[in-house]
Amino acid sequence: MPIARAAASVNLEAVELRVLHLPLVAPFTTSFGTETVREVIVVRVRTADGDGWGEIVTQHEPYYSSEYTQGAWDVAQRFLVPALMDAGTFAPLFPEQVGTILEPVIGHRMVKAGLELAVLDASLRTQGRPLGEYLGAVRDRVPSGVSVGIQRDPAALVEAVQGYLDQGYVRIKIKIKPGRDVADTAAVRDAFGEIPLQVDANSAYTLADADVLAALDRFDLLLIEQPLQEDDIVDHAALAARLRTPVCLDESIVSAKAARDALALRAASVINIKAGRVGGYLEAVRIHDLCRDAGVPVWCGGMLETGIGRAANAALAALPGFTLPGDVSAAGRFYRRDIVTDPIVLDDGHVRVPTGPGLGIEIDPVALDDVTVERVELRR
Ligand code: SMG
Ligand code: MG
Repeated sequence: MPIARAAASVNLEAVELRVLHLPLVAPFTTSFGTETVREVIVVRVRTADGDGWGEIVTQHEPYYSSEYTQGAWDVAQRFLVPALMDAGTFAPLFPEQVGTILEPVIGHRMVKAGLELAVLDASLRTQGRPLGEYLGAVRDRVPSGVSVGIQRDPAALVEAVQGYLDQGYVRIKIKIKPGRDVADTAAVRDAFGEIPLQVDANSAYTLADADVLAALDRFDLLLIEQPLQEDDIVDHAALAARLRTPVCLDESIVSAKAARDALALRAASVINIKAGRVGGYLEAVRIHDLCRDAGVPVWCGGMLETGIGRAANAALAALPGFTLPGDVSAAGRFYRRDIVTDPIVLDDGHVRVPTGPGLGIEIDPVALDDVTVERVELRR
């Protein structure tokens, strides 16, 4: 269903950007490295009618994506925020226009997504309208999966997974890389039987590794996520034809166009939707819509979001085409202390879709200040 225009335009007065450093409860290891502190940018738009919040989900290094914090910090201040300010000077600014206004800047989708979300939040708050309702949510809670990083050895992985199952997570995703794939997956299968299980390679393989990846077929995984590189669409199609395990794309799907192409080429039969990676929640809904029309299941990915992005992800994951559990876990999976007053918790394996206006969250100003390492305010 197409999104109806949000009735409320906003009158942009200023944009505040902050770099945050949030310590993780435990190191998070993927095929491209280990994170112990999450570096992220938070956006606050100040409007005549109140504030709106967004999150720019870059990491401190460009290993998941070409985007990274200091690049985002620069492009936001020099190009993207000024473009929004200019547009808002001559006419009222509608959230649905943000994508078009920012389009002349190539790429930098995570920054665009964070800015659009902040404008959307400000707009919806003035209308008293929840983001979920606006996006087309059909559920009031969503099943919660958890992404488990690579551990010291398979035994440690089994122990970590046990802890998450005890908490009630309904689906386990484990990170894999060459040399830490078949044995790790086998250990989890052997220990826990037929739990919903999937793996994520974060582009660590090439088509030459097809035999190893085919060895995962015997584990009846829900899917294998992003085995090959971001631009390996044709190779993903060749791999998908060889595997019984469904191939899911994450990094490769940077837009609705990319999703359409990947599906046309049969490079994926499942898509991970992350609003940051695709340039915003509105583009995320467009990908949801096209996958739904094509009968392709989607699920909501995660970027270790703070309470801001986590609330938005819960809203997105409540759309009808999100038929697989997402990486929308409780805030406590990553953070001892979130920057919102009411962090998302796990309840019977689910997280609740916020019902308050906009994102439905309130920022904890003390917690936010405590983790802020850089701050700038841009005024018209
Ligand atoms: O937010 O639960 C989360 C993290 C989920 O594994 C996750 N994200 O490739 O899907 C992915 C990764 C990207 C971030 S890796 C640092
Ligand atoms: Mg992934």
